[in-house]
Amino acid sequence: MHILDALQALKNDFDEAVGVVESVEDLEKIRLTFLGKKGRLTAILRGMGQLSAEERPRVGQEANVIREHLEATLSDKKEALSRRDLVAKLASEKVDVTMPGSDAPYGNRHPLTQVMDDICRVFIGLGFSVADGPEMELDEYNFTRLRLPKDHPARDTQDTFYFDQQYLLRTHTSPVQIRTMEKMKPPLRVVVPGRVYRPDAQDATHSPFFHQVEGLAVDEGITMRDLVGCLTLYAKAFFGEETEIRLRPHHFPFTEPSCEVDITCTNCGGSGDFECRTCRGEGWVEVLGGGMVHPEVLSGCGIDPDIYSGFAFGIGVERTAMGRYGIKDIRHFTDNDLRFLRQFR
Ligand code: 2U9
Repeated sequence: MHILDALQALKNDFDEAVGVVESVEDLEKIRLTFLGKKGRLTAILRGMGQLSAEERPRVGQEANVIREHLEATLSDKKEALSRRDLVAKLASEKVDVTMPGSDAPYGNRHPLTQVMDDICRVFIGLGFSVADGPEMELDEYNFTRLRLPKDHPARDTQDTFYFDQQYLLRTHTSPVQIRTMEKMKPPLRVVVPGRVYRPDAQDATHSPFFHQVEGLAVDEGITMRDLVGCLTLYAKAFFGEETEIRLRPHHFPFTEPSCEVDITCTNCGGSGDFECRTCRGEGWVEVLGGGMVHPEVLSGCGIDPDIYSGFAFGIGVERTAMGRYGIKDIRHFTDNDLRFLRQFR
């Protein structure tokens, strides 16, 4: 076959192949087949040597025209295929931003967390800070510094979890106030929410661990009047504006005088209705304890009781939550039953 016929046949074959190519990868194979170093055009042009001197320039020119046609066609086709691929890719990755999001189900704080937060919030509003401390505590801070001597019944193993002679699981959050008074000088006001541990068999109203919020205010000239004022504000904020409090004399080693504090019954409003299942006709419900910090507790922390005085109180969180929500069994708080927990959204 004459070289010109071979070139024409190559061009026809090329145009036919490019006319049906479907991908950039297949187009590259066509390029290699026709224009590669081992391609058909190279093979044909090897025959240029056999041509006569007057034929060679014309055939060479024709060969260049065909080479330019192949290169231009390949370039246009590659551009078209690449654009088609891009359009397809963008279409496949299109996100309809107007579609509603997939709803992540909302959780909610545990009811005890909500009650602890609500209690703390009242005192934070009165200028108290929140303090934290270790649950694994020294008996020095949990007992001795609170005037609970070595032979005090609260230290018995049936009332305390011990790790060893020195370390235990704190039975109240009071050690944190001791640690606070060691670090800060008066005036100070702290509330201490947290978990405490006592080896009580678990039943509807007892648990080997529970939660407290204790409070402490130390300054010059603090009196029981300040304690009554703060606790009245707390009771009204937490249980309702019409709530009143009353103090009954009590004894705690770490406070003198000490008191237990009742509020007017949230169910019967203190009417003393004998049918009332919350206060059994008493009209009052005990909610917390408190008193003036014992001077020896202050001096044990390097605070001069002749200059400073302070009040302290302790609130049981489970007891408060059970009263607020009418929960009869403390074990609901730890059963992890979503049917119970979801009621507190
Ligand atoms: C320091 C000094 C005094 C904390 C106090 C109570 C009274 C009290 C109970 C309430 C319910 C424990 O959770 S409960 O069972 N607590 O009645 N707590 S005074 O007095 C302190 C604390 C720290 C340095």
